[in-house]
Amino acid sequence: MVPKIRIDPGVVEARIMELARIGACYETGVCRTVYSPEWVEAQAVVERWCTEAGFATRRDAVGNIWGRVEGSEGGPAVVSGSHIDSQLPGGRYDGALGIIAAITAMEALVAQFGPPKRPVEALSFCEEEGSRFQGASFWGSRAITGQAPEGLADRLIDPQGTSMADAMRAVGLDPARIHEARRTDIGDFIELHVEQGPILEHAGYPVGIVNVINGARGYRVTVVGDSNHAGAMPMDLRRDPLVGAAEMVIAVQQNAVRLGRPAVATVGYIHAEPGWPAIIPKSVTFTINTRHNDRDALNGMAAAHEAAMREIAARHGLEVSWTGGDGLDPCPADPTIVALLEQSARDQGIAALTMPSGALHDAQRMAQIARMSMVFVQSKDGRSHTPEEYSSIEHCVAGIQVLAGGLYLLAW
Ligand code: HGY
Ligand code: MN
Ligand code: MN
Repeated sequence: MVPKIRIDPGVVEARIMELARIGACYETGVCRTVYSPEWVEAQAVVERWCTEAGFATRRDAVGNIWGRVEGSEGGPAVVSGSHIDSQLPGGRYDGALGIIAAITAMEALVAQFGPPKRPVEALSFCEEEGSRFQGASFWGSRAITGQAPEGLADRLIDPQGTSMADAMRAVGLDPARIHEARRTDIGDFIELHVEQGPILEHAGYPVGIVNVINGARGYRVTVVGDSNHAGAMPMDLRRDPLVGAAEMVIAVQQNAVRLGRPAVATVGYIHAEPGWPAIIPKSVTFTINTRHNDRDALNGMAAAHEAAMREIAARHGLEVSWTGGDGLDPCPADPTIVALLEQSARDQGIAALTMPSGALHDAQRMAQIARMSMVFVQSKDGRSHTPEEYSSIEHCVAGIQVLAGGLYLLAW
């Protein structure tokens, strides 16, 4: 039986606002990319919270912050946390709430029940969003799980031309030591996160418990045609790559619509060259981000995107090519951890819906080295990756109680 765990809403709100001020942008947004001055300041705040809570606090080789409470019986650690970086712009909750939740839950558990039997750690991942270095998503959890190979930090370049390796040096980290961030002694990992979608709000639940995380496939597509005069070239003689790309965008969208939930497909970026009103473009580049929580369905949808792009290009006499087509596979949560979180919610009288995660998370990397699940907090209007992102303090506290109950069952 999980006793009701007392979480102070005032502390949760104060912490959300303290982090929200660091890198604040667009009124209620947050712009905080990895290894930026805002990132340094935010990780310092997390470090201070952990130290003030009495946790043994350290920064690892890639800048993840860890706050640890030793367990009287030892054993593999129980870890909870999320990422400190944001989209550009992101909201106040994506990532940040999971760090605040872990620290606040651990503090409450120690205050209410004394030291744990197993070691418990709060974790602030240095990077998840890929918002500064394209291709760097999950940098923190990749390093922890041994998937940040030597030399990668030199190859990742931000839009200003700075390499990940130089950005690390600028904040006092040595890229030659990335491998030291690897952990092999973590038993369980639970990430609390805002849902970022409308499912909980529509179903009337404050909290969700994640049983599977979507997999994704990403593409960068280039369509090439003939650049020419927008007035002198008759329509029937054109090879216009933007018209082909437009048809491809619709085809990709329709592939996901046809499959139905939880299939999704997004073209979030498109660029025409040279990109002037009186010039038929020479080439168009766009991205596809497509997701599903079933591997066969995901691969089938990706194959359908590829077939549609080939067919449309051939019909318009265009050339099409792409890079990518890969990404993380769907990741089931550990049934034992899901059951513990369900018990935590039940025992504390909190209504929780067991559900899949549409967004990707560090948790799916951590699942490669630990038993994993996640706690979701209802997102208002399902908004996320925007400054409008919002979750009520009441719902945040309910989520933290469910997380704390899960940690209690695992470690106390
Ligand atoms: O895109 C994602 O799902 C993650 O939030 N970056
Ligand atoms: Mn995000
Ligand atoms: Mn996130």
